[in-house]
Amino acid sequence: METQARAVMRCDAVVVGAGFAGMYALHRLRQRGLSIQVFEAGDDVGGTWYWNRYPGARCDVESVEYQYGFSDEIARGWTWTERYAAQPEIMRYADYVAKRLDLRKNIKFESRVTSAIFDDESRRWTVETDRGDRVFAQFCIMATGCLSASRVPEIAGRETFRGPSYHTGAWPHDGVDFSGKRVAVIGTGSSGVQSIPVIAAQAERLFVFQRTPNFSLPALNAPMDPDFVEASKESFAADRKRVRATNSGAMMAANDEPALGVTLEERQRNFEARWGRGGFAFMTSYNDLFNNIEANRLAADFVRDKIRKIVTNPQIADLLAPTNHPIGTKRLCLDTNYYETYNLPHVTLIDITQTPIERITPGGLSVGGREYAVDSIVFATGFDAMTGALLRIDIRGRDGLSLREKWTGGPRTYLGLGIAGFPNLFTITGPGSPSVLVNVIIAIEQHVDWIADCIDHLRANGFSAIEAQVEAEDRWVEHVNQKADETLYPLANSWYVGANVPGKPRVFMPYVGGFANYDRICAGVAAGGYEGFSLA
Ligand code: NA7
Repeated sequence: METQARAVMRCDAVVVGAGFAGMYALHRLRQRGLSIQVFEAGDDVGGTWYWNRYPGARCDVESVEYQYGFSDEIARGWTWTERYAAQPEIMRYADYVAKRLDLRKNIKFESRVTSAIFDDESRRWTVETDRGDRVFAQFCIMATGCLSASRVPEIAGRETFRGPSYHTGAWPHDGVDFSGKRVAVIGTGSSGVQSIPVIAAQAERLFVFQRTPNFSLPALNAPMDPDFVEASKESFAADRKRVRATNSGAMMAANDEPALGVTLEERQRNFEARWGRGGFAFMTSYNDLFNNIEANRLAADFVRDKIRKIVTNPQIADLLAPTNHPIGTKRLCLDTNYYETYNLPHVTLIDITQTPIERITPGGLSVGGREYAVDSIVFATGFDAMTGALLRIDIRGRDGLSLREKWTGGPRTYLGLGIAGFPNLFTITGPGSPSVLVNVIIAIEQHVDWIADCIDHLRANGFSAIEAQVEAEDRWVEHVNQKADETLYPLANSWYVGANVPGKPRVFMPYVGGFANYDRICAGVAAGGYEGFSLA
């Protein structure tokens, strides 16, 4: 990329990223009178939705919930068309919000932040981009997203492939036509599960390379009934208030009884009813599915039975039915016709659990001594989640301490908001916060509001810097681990623990203790004069 003339700026805060977190941070802080500069690598707002344009990309939180809640006016001014919004509709929503709030004037696009360096003397951050920008700011706010550092695995021979290859998280903006093509999809997480049925509908031949089968539930996506949409606008403010007081951060009421406390028939009826509703409702059938292995097995058996009923070839059904992790401990997928796709004669599932892809050749992929000839390869291989986007930036705090060095053994934060050694640097939905385990927009709003109040407090009381204390950070890291250990989550090799990235330290990154509990803790910290932080 050509480097433009170096522009030097001063502002109160730099926000890195213009996804939903960066957009709201810009709005909220600007409203509080701060001068803000946002940098965004893409050429528009939308963050992860800007990049993830793969066929079938769709939100797995219901659209009436997956929207900002800070302004009833904004919510009322937007009308969702489907139960689960597809990527283009979410981009239109992001554009609508950006226009309503006139956000773009403070965002510099196509500018990737390369470094953020703290100066001990001036107590300011110097933030630089690959376009030659250089900004001095009191605060540095990392709105870099949890799933924004896409990852193509090191597979021998990758560069020798003759045809085009794509990563789902960096999809071409003008789309890809797979008509008449032989296509390989590597990966069966959410992106694979969503894109495989759509690619299969186009391609002449589709080979799916599966390392780990994932549990997927039917989305039962459908156009929204206009009366329902209007009614949901009426109740939106009250609904959002109620949801923010729950630990799940979701509207769907959880059934507060244990799976093992009811009869087999009753359980089957309840599972069936929730499966039939579509979406994640199934996982709130009982209150012990995430912490009792036996209860979890009952739910997993139900889903495995469903897979075996849908997929006509029993050997393929067996390969698709996950047995190596409790249901829900790897991010669950929501699908439209995923399992049905394997009944199509031109779709082949290749199990690479025992025999990984040996190499990519000019004409395809070779596995177990067999060559699969393909014209295109789709890497649905996920992200360096939660820490990747932060660590790709050279971030240096007090005394030159680099974040990469500090996090060699895994991420350490206080509340997922602040990091000891990095004054005035805030992470939005950072490791150690509920982030990806709840509706991320609710998590974003809670974080940004907390940060805005914190900055107000600093200014009102004549402080110039805030920094997490090491002891508070240690206690928080221990608490996050302890909460995770009370659940079944650590039993899975998921991206929640970094297991998908070779060499990444195994640490359970999101906070599993519940949104409302977390919100209360953060509010308590603020009310106590920012306990656990040092104010200078
Ligand atoms: P995920 O959920 O991380 O899925 C990535 C998939 O790619 C998963 O099946 C991986 O298998 C597979 N993978 C990764 N590396 C390889 C290699 N080297 N060989 C074969 N297969 C591989 O990413 P997604 O993009 O699908 O979804 C990310 C989130 O976005 C999702 O959770 C939602 O929150 C939205 P593995 O399971 O690691 O064995």
